[in-house]
Amino acid sequence: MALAPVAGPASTVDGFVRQFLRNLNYERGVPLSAASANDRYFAFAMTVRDYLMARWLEDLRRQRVAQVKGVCYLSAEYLLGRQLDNNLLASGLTSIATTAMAECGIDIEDLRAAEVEPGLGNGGLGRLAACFIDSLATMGVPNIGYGIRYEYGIFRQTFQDGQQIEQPDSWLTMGSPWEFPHPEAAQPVSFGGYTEHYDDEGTERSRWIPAWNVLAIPYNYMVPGYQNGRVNTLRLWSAEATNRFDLRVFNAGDYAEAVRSQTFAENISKVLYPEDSTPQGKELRLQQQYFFVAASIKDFFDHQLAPDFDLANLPDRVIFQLNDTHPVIGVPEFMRVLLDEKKLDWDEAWAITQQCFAYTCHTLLPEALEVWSVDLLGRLLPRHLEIIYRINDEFLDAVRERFGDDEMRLRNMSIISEFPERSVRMAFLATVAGAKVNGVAELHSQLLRDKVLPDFNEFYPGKFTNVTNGITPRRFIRLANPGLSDLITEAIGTGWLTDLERLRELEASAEDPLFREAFASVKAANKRHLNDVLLVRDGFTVSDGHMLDVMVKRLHEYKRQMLKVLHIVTQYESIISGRVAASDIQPRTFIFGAKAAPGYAMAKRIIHLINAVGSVVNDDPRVEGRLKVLFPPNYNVTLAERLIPAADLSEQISLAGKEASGTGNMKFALNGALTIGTDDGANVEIRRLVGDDNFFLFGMSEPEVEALWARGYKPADFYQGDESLRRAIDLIASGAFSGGDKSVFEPIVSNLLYDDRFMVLADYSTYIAAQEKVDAAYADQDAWTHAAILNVARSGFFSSDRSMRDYIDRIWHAQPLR
Ligand code: 26W
Repeated sequence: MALAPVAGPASTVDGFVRQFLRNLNYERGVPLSAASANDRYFAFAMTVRDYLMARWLEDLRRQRVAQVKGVCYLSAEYLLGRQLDNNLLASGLTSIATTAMAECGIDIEDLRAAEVEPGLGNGGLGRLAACFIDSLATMGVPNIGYGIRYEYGIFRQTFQDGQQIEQPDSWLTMGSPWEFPHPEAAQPVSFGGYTEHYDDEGTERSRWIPAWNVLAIPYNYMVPGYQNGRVNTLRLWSAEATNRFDLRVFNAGDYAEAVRSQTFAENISKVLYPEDSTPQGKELRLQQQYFFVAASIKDFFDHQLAPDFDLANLPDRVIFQLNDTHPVIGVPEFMRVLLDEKKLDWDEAWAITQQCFAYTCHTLLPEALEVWSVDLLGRLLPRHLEIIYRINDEFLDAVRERFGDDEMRLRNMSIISEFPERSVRMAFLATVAGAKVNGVAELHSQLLRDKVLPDFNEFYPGKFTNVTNGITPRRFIRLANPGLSDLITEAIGTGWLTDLERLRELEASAEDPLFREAFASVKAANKRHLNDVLLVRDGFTVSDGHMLDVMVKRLHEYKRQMLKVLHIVTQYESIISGRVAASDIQPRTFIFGAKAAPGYAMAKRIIHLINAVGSVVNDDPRVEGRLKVLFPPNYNVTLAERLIPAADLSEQISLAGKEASGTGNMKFALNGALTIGTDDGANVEIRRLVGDDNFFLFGMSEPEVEALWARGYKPADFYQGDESLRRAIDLIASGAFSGGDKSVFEPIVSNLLYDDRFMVLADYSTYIAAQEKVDAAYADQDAWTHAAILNVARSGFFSSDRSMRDYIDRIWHAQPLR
C-alpha cells in the first residue's frame, strides 16, 4: 500500500525547494550561491530526513504505547552503504526531490556523490544486519538495531605496485546528516575491579565494584520502511570518558594526563576490527563487545520498559538476537542486571535469560569461533566470569544428569576449555543460553548440527534451526538496477518489491523474445554505466562484447580466489603457448573486488598476484584484448551496487562446506547473472530453485571433500595428473607475472602444491570444464538471456523479508505492529 505523501513541507516540489533552501540557510548558514557540495548534500539530506522524521517520532510513540514484543538486534557490524537514495526511495520523494533540485540548478547525481559510505562492517555479517533492519522496518516489526559507532570504519584499500595498502576510513570528517546524538541518554559502562558477596536478608548476593568506566553516547539513525510510513531505529554507541578533562591535573601542568582518560575511553569505539574470520583476541575487542551490549541492555531497561514492568514477562516483550558470538557477553551482563540490580534469584533470572536470547552462527571455520581467556575476562569483567562459571556448572550438571559421568563428553561440551589456555568458548555459551541457534543456509545449519555442535544438538533437541539468508530488494534491485526494476514492473505490475516471490510471474516472460531483448538491453546498459563509473573511479574501461565474469567478496583462501586466478592463467597460457588462437577465446573481462584483513599475509599475497596477472595479461598483445583483468580497489557496498547489475557470471566457488551461506550469490542471481559455483552455502538452494540448466555446478560436494580429506589429500598428485594445471602453476612459478623473480609468488605456489587446505587443485579440472560450458552457453546470447531471466524469476525466496518471516515464525514470535 504505497503511502500518499502526507502534507509535509517537502511533499510538493515547491515545498521541497523551500525546505531545502531553509536548511541551507539556517542549518548550514550559507546561501545557495555560496554553498559547497557538502552544504548542498547536507541541506538536501536534511530535507529528506525531516520528511521521515514525523513518521519516526510517530512510530516510536506507537511502539512505546503498544508495548508489543520487539526485536533487539545486537551486531558489532552494520555495513549500511550510502543512505541518501534509500531514504529517498523509502519516503517516495525521489521524483519530487529530483525536480526540486533541478529547479535549484543542482544535479542530484552530484549530491549522491558527496555522501561518504558508512563502512561499519567487514563483509557478509555486517551487510546482512543492514538488510535485516531494512526488512523489519518495511514489514513494520518493532525493532532496534544496536551496535557501535566506530569513528573509523573498514579501512580504505588502495594498491601500490599491485599490493594492498590500508588507509584509515575517516567517514565522519564531514559529519553525517543521518545521525542524531542523544547525550542525555548516555549510559555508563564499567570495567575491571572486583566483586563482593554479601548477605541480603538471608539471600546470598553479589555486587561488582568496577575500577573504571566510560560513557556510552547513543547516536540514532533512522531505518525507514519502504513507503509504509514506518521508521525503526538503529542505535549506535560512541565511547567518551566520564570526566573528559581533569582540570586539576591540567592546572598542575600535566596536560597529556588531563585528557588521558578521554583518549583512553574514546579508543573503545575508535576503529572497527578489520578481521572477518580470525579473531586476534585483543582486549580492546572484548571491551568493544561489552561496551555496546552493556549500554544496549541498560538502554532497553531504561527506555523500552515501563518502570513497574513485571520482569517475568520479559520473554513476551523482547528477544535479543545475537549476530554471531561477538555480542554474547550480553548474556552474563543480562544475568548480572537481573541478579545484582533487579534482585531476582538465579533460577528466575536464568529462565528469563534463556527465553530472551537467540544466537545466529555465521561461520564454519573453527578458527573463527571466538574464545576469551579466563585471565582476560576475569580482569576486565570479574562478575561476568563468575556468572559464566555458574552457568557452566549448572549446564554440566544437567549433561551429567542426562549422559552420566562421560568425562570426554563433559570436556567437549564445557563452556570452559582447558587447552591451550583456560578460556570461555563463546559459541558454546551462546548455544547454552540461546532459546534457538540457527545457521544461515540449509547446508550450514545441517553441518552445525552434525559436525560443529553435534553434542549440543543431541542435548537440546529442537534448539537448532535454519534461516537461510536474504538480501533487501529495495537496495540491491530497485536502487542498484532501475532498468531491470522498470522492466519487471512493466511485466508483472508493482508490489513485487515487498513480495519478492511474485517474481515467479516473470517465468512466462522468459519465453517472450521481446522481453528477452529488453532484458538483454538492460544488462548492456548496466555494463555501459559500469564502464562510465570505473573510468572515472579507476581509469578502467569495460570492453564491449566481453562477458563480465565477476568475483567480489572478502579475500580468503576458503573462498578460493586462487581457483579463479588459475582459470585466467590457464586461458592466458593456452594463448601464449600457441595451443589456442586468441580469436577462438570467448572474450571475457574478469573483475575482482576484495579486501584482505591487514594481518592475513597469504590473502595479501594473492591480491598482489591477481594484480600482477592482470597487468601482464592486459598488456600482452598476443591476447588481442580477448582477456582483461580488472581489480578496482576498495570494494564496498557502493561499488557492489554498480558491479552486480552489470555482471554476466557470478563466481561462487568456495570449497564445499566452508561458506556458511554467501549473500553476494543471491544479489547476482536476482540481477540476472548466471552462477558458476560449488554446492556450498546457499548455492545449494539457489541451484535447486533456478534449476540445474540455469546454474553451472562443479566441484566436490561436502561429503566428497570430507572423504578426500579422510583419504589423505595430496595436492601434488593433482598437479602431476593434470597437464593444463601444471602449465598454469609452472607459469606462475616461473616468475612470468613478477618480472622473472620466482620468489615473489613462490609462497603461493608451494602452499598450493604442499598444503592447499581448501583443495583448489582437487576442484581445478571440473572448474575448467564448467568454464568451458559457460563459454559455450554464452555463445548463444538468447539462451543465456533466457536462463538469466529464469534466475531472476526463481530467486524471490532470497529476499531478506522472507528471512525475517522465518525468524519471526521459528525464533522471535514477534509480530508486525499493525
Ligand atoms: C574476527 C572475528 C570474526 C569472525 C567471523 C569477525 C567476523 C566474522 C563473521 C562471522 C564473518 C562473516 O561475515 N561471515 C559471513 O556471514 C555471512 C552472513 O551470514 C555469510 O553469508 C557468509 O557465508 C559468512 O562467511
